[in-house]
Amino acid sequence: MKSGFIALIGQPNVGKSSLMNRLIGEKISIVTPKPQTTRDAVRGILTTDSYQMIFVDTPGVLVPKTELGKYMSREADAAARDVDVLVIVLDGTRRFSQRDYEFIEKKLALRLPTYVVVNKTDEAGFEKVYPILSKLSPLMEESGGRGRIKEIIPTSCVDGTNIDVLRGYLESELTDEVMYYPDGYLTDRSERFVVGEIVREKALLLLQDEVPHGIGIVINTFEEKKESVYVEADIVCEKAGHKRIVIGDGGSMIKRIGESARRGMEERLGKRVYLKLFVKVREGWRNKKNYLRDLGYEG
Ligand SMILES: Nc1nc2c(ncn2[C@@H]2O[C@H](COP(=O)(O)OP(=O)(O)OP(=O)(O)O)[C@@H](O)[C@H]2O)c(=O)[nH]1
Ligand SMILES: [Mg+2]
Repeated sequence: MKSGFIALIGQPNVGKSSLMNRLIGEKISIVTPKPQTTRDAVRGILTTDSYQMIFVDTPGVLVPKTELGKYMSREADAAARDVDVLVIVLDGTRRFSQRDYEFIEKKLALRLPTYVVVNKTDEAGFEKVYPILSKLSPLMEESGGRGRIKEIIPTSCVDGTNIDVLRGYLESELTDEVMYYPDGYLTDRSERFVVGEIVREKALLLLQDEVPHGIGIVINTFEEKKESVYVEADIVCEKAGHKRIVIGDGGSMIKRIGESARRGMEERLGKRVYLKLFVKVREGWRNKKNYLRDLGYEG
């Protein structure tokens, strides 16, 4: 039995969370078309007869503009430090930038086994992926004391291209001989955290512009019974105007978020869910330490 920790890192929206879900074959992390969906490092665990892979999904890296952004950036950095393998994810539909190059160089200096994934090949096609591969090729060689990329793998989380190939490479990097988690564990995160993420995912999907980015979730009640779960949650927004939008005309928006989140929770927990949502305002919470702590963004 071999095991190891594998961090998935890269820019926002490239498909890190989608990739983790696809590698494990279960929906662990939330995924939306909006950048900066993931805010915390989340472990996803894949256990088979011969190995245990512990993936660490991380927030997309950006220059932080708020205290929340700083927290996300620390989460991403810390996650990439304490692992055995790095998977740097790029978006194949986007042009490869100097910033991408520098980011990879910096990570190669850590001298961990490092793989680069060029994701979204289904949408990008060969003509967009090929120039990225050629720009990456100098990084396949060691230079200036830094390590080198071990392999570059074009993938698609939509049609599954090369997911098995990537998993195979990662298996070859596992060296620990411990089971870190018992069989059947899919994540290190509590069900409370998971249901909060599901509410946030639906809010991100249904709300527009800057409103969804200013949303945080507090789970006030999580009561599990034999066949059902009762959840009470606050949707916290950062302005009174946002609260009106989250509630919607005659409560139409909050109702949609609630129904969609309840279905998502039932799927995930395999139980009937009763969900009650409240909307609160915490003025400018993304820049206030005490509010951030209340919302679980601490450390
Ligand atoms: N066409 C296509 N879309 C993809 C693929 N992988 C992910 N996506 C889409 O890209 C968007 C972002 O995916 P995420 O998995 O949330 O990306 P992320 O890197 O975790 O983003 P952050 O958490 O914001 O850093 C979503 O709309 C996904 O459905 C892919 O292989 N092909
Ligand atoms: Mg993500």
